[in-house]
Amino acid sequence: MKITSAKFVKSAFEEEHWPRGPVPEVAFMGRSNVGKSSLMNSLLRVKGLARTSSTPGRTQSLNYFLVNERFYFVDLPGYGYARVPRDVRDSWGQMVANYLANRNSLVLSIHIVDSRHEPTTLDLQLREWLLVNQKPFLTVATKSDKLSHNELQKNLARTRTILDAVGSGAGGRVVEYSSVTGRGRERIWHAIEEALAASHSPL
Ligand SMILES: Nc1nc2c(ncn2[C@@H]2O[C@H](COP(=O)(O)OP(=O)(O)OP(=O)(O)O)[C@@H](O)[C@H]2O)c(=O)[nH]1
Ligand SMILES: [Mg+2]
Repeated sequence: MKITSAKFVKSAFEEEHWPRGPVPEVAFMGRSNVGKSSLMNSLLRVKGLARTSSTPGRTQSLNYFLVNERFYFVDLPGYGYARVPRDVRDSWGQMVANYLANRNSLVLSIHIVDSRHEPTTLDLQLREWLLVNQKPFLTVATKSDKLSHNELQKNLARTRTILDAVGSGAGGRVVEYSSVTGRGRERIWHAIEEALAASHSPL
């Protein structure tokens, strides 16, 4: 996809702040520090649009970016950062569960996992919510540049096995990615374009 514009629109801390209107959205979710913001920046080929941080667990809002005046990228708060207080963790669960259950304009969820590590319990929980809500989703195993070819293939197979044990629904695929090299970029854009086309958006 040719990116003609990408801009930050708002941070939504509550449901009342979710944008109104028919604009379809693609949401990025995964544990703290997994590389959500980097993936968004890398897909859009802009540095620093979605803030990348070395302070995990800070963002507790849904951050909306309007792309090509046509669809939103939504950066969801990361989960699983141990030093986050319990009430913040609980509110993460409520916010994301509510978003997945009620956001009708959500056309694709991109669940990001770390290609180096086994999916966590919270990764499995998120996958379960995606399946229960019948949300189309794609799993992206990022930071693939940190592994050798053989290690990556081995880890991807392990990740697929663990995730498939939860269920695969319409979102069984695991795509490898690197925000450093951009490897996997075309496959992710292809999935996003398909989801936008399937949404029959009037825009
Ligand atoms: N080598 C490598 N590093 C990456 C990649 N993606 C992200 N990183 C690094 O991982 C760290 C976290 O990346 P972010 O994009 O901020 O992660 P995030 O999921 O948005 O983090 P939070 O918003 O804090 O939950 C940063 O230091 C990035 O530079 C990748 O594909 N390869
Ligand atoms: Mg981030």
